[in-house]
Order: sequence, then structure tokens, then C-alpha cells
Amino acid sequence: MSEQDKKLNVTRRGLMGATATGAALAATGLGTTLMTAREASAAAKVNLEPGELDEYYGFWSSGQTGELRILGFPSMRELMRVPVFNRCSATGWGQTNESLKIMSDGLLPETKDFLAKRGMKTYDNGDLHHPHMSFTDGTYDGRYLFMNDKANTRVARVRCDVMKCDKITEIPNAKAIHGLRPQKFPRTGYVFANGEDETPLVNDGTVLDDPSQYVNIFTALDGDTMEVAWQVIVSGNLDNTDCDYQGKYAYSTSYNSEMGMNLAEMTENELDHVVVFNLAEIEAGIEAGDYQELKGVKVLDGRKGQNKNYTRYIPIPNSPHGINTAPDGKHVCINGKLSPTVSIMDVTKLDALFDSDADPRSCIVGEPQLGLGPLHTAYDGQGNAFTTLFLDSQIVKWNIGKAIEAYAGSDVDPIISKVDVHYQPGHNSTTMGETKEADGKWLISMNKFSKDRFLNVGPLKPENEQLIDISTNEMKVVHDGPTFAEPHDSIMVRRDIVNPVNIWDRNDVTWEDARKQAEADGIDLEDGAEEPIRDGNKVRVYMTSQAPTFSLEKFTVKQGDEVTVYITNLDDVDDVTHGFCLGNYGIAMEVAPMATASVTFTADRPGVHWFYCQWFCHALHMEMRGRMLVEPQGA
Ligand code: CUK
Ligand code: CUA
Repeated sequence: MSEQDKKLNVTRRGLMGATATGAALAATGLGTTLMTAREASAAAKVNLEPGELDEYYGFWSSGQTGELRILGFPSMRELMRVPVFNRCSATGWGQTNESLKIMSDGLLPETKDFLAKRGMKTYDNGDLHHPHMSFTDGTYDGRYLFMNDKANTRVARVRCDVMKCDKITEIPNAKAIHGLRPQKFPRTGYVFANGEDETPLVNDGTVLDDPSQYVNIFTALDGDTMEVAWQVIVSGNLDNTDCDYQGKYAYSTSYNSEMGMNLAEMTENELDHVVVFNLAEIEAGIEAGDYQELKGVKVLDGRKGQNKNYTRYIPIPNSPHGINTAPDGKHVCINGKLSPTVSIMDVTKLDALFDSDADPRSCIVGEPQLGLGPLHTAYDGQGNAFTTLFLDSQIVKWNIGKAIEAYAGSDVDPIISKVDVHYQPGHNSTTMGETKEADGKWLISMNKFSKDRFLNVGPLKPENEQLIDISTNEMKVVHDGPTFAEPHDSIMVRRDIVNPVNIWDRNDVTWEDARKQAEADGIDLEDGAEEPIRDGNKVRVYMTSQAPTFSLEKFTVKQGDEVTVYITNLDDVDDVTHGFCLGNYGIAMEVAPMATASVTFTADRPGVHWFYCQWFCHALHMEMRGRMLVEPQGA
């Protein structure tokens, strides 16, 4: 057992002690004292001692900020920001050659052309809603995190060993990837990604304002290669998605079954639907050649009325939003949004829908009325569900079994308790709650408005993420946490599942191109070069860094040269990251221990330009600098 684990164990014992005290007090009838004891115990769990480590990793989306965030739980301390779809000033993400390759390689040719005309290699923005970890056998496996970009129709992957994005794939044919989930069983496998906005299938301007010819697309990627495996055309739009624990089905909500183009049209129907995707049938359809190939992807037709076994449409009231599979591997909650209900779908009844002409609603086994604006549901692994009520500003805890009994006619009340949150929750998530290992300890309510909960910082307010102790029936808000624009979803993962490295492996694939170029130049990245390598007007500068020096105190280039600076950090010490910041050239990047990073720019400003290490690394960090001498043109 590590020192940290010992510490945590001690803490757990301390907590159990506190609970025991509470129980003893309750036995003596001192109810109010019990509350205090419980509050104190919850507070003790949240307020870690200095140096104490959290029990869970939280992986947070950041919406329109475009990055992934890592938090610790239950302290709710923000630990790291991982740039994904955004540009990052600190790390050079979106500027280094290594990151630009990751950000641009997976774009469609037409997008590359479109961006090149604007002098860009990739988009600068993204809208990241749904981060989810890869699964093996129904629980997280610590390999990857997958996430969507609603703004520019992409799916990204983050490697959990180094916590850096390594692949971004633009999804062809679809528009606005929103809902995203990895396959839970047998493993990921597929990553399912929903298109939210409907457009003509071939969106080249031939069809414009004729919504009858618009379609929506459901996409499955291969999580190992990040290539699109197949797509299915559906009726209605798609919002959120999830899949089963059996590896047979995926399913998506549609809030606009009407295919309406404005608010009135989109909310016209009392019933919208969930689309169920039959994975085996889809794979058989591909095998049988029942698809059209569009932009290199096999696209099957799963629209209503096609009489194909790829999809089924289950009517659901009204504009359903979140869809969440319970850890029991059987039930799926579909959150009604405009309807105060959550519809419970039984996945064991889905086979029948594909085998016969069964009523598509026959898989719905419960539909409790929970309150106004149900958006998302999380689980404790003990048969209970927690649903956010956006309009009521509450979380409702309810029992799935009782809701099913009530639907069958018994008069039991499935609602256990409600707690006020501040204000207007969207997603909520529980510790390990979207796996079969849901442990029922903590819930996060991700609230869209914070209003008066924090010091006023002007018209733009942070959001408010509230930590709720769900270890007893009476839910208790124990912490408010402000977040910048604009997390939607999160997962909380037991820390033993996530094991990042401290130092990069020199053989990492990230700087493969740099390694190849160095080899071609007859240079070892780990040695650097004493002089820049000139190749026409292309100049390559190979440097190493070791606190507190760069291997070159200066290098000389000519005005107009295209300069590539490669830095290899030889410090193989935890946390000794260096940086390279080139003053008045707008260049800055991170070089973590044993990593190589490179950046390419045109040396179009003559004169003396200092570069410096912008990551505080040593007592002589200020001295870690050097000069780029740019000879004026014609000199
Ligand atoms: S969506 Cu934002 S609150 Cu994009 Cu998961 Cu429901
Ligand atoms: Cu190296 Cu600061």
C-alpha cells in the first residue's frame, strides 16, 4: 500500500468513526446533533488535508471553451486543463507541429481547403459537451477518453497515459456531433456519435431551403483507429445517445421528430422518439452491401418506413433529451425535458421489437412523473436514479423498481427525496455512475446558472457545479464550485483506474515526424545540433533543454527563412517541464519531461529576439534564455 493509500484508509476509518457517532446520537434521539455530525463528516470528506489526494478523477467538458478539464473528487479542485479543440497559450496546442498534425490530419479534404483559404490549418474553436472513458466489460478501463465537438462536427480522443489529445476525426455527412458514448461491452469498440442538425445528405448547395430532403446521421467510429465505421440515416434529429451492457444496441433521443426548422415546428408533436440501433443488423447490412458509400463512409438507410431492421422508433413524450443506461444493465432512462416524465426502457424487450410487429412502446416499463424539465439521470448502483429538473432547479432521487410497479398499476410513490440546487441543472453524474460499478457516493449537479452564489464578476457569470452527498436518502449539497464556460457533462472515475505516467517515453509516437526529420538531417533529437541545418530557405534548429539551460544560447537565421525549432527536454525528473517562448513572434510551447516539441514560423522580423523558458523550472529559470539573431534581407 502506498503512503497515499494509507492516508486515504486512515481518512476512511475516521469517517466511519464519525458515522458511528452519528448513529449513536440518533439512537439517543438527538436528531439535530445527527445532522451536524453528518454535515461535519461530509465536510471532512470534501476538505482534504493539505497533501491529501482525492479518491476520484473527474473528467469535465468545457462546452464552448473546447478543452477537457480534470478535477479531483471529492475536493472539486481543478487539476488540469487538456486543450482539445481550442488553442492554448500555455502549451502551444494549436501551434506546435505535433498538435497541428493531430488537429488537422483527421479533417475532411474540403475542410482543409476551406481553412487553408483563411490561412488556417484547423479550427480555433470547438464545443465539447460529452467526455466519456473507454470501457471493458461494462466498466472504465483507463485507456482513452472520447469527446464530441458540436461546433465543428468532430470527435476527439485523449490518451489517459499522458492526458493529451492524440486523435481528432471530423465526421463526414453529419452535422453538429452532440451525443457521444463509447460501447460498454465487450469493449470500446464503437464510439457512438449523434448528429444534431439535419441537412441535405449531399450538402453542396444543390438543395437549400427544402427541409423535406434533409436527413440526420448516426455515426459509429472505431475507438481504436478513430475512423468512421459506418453511418445510419435516421428520421428526426438526434440529441443524446447511450448503449446497452450487452453490446447489442445503441439508442438516441430525438427532440425534433418533426424535422421542424423553427421553435413552433420543432415542439409541435406531443410524442417525439428514441431511435434504437441494432448493431448486428447494421453489421449484417454492411456485409450484404446494403449501403451507399458517401465521402468514404458506408451509409445505411434507417429512416422510418424503410422496413429495415437497422432501427426502431419508440414514441417518447416530449422532446426527450438525456438518455442513460442504468448499472443494472437492464433499464434505460429517457428524460422528457418538456414532459415532466422519465420513460424507462427495458433493453431485454428490444429483441422483440426487431423480431415481430410488437408495439414499439412495449419496451417502456415505467414513466414516472418527477417534476419539471427532466434533462439527465444518474445512478447509485442500488436501484435508485437521480434526475435533474431544470425548471424546478432540483435533483430528484427516485427508485426505478417502484416506478415500474407504479406503471403496472400499484400506487407506490417512486420519489424518495428532492434537493434544491442553484440553479437550473443540466447534467448530473455520480461516482462510477455510468458503469456497472456505480458506487453511490457522490453526485455532481452541473448547474447552468450561478446567479448570486459567488462574488459578482460582471455580466458573464460562472456556472455552478454542486457536490451532493448521496450516501443516504436525504441528499445533501456539500460544496459549490464555480466553472468557466461551459461544462455540460462529466464523469467521475475511481482513481485506481487512471494511471498516467510522470515522464514521457522517448519512443512516443507524438514526435515521430520530428524524429524522422532529425534522422534525415543526421541528428539525434537527444543531442541536438550546434548549428541550424539549412535546406534552401528552410532552417531547422535542434535544441535540448536541461534546467536551467537550452543547449543553444543563440542561433542565426535569415529574414524570410521558414524556421522550425525542435526542443527535446532531457530532464527526466517529475514535473520539470520547460517551455519555449519566442518574444514578439507569438510563439510559445510546453516541453514536458523527456518530450520533444517543435514549432515552425517565418523569421520575418529582423533583429535580436530573445527566447526564454516560460515554465518556472529552476532557481535560475530566469536565466534560461537565448537569442535568435535574424539577419535582415539582403545582408
Ligand atoms: S447536453 Cu448540455 S445539458 Cu449537450 Cu449533454 Cu444536456
Ligand atoms: Cu526551464 Cu524555466
